[in-house]
Amino acid sequence: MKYSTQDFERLFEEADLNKDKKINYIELQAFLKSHKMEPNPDRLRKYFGMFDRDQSASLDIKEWVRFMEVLFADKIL
Ligand SMILES: [Ca+2]
Repeated sequence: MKYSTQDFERLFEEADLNKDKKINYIELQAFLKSHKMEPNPDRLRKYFGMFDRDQSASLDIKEWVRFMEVLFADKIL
């Protein structure tokens, strides 16, 4: 299945449980779980840190889209 940036934006809305326009680590974990992905927590932490470029402890929409692109393209998790 091929995803577009628009799809990732839609998934962002879905993942953003508290609607603060950012995805925190807890929301990311819950999102992946609901999509039947249960990555190793150490790896997930590492990637979360890598994509959280401004070290805000959450992913904004741009960071999220990049994360999703890599996640689905390379199956990093
Ligand atoms: Ca959020």
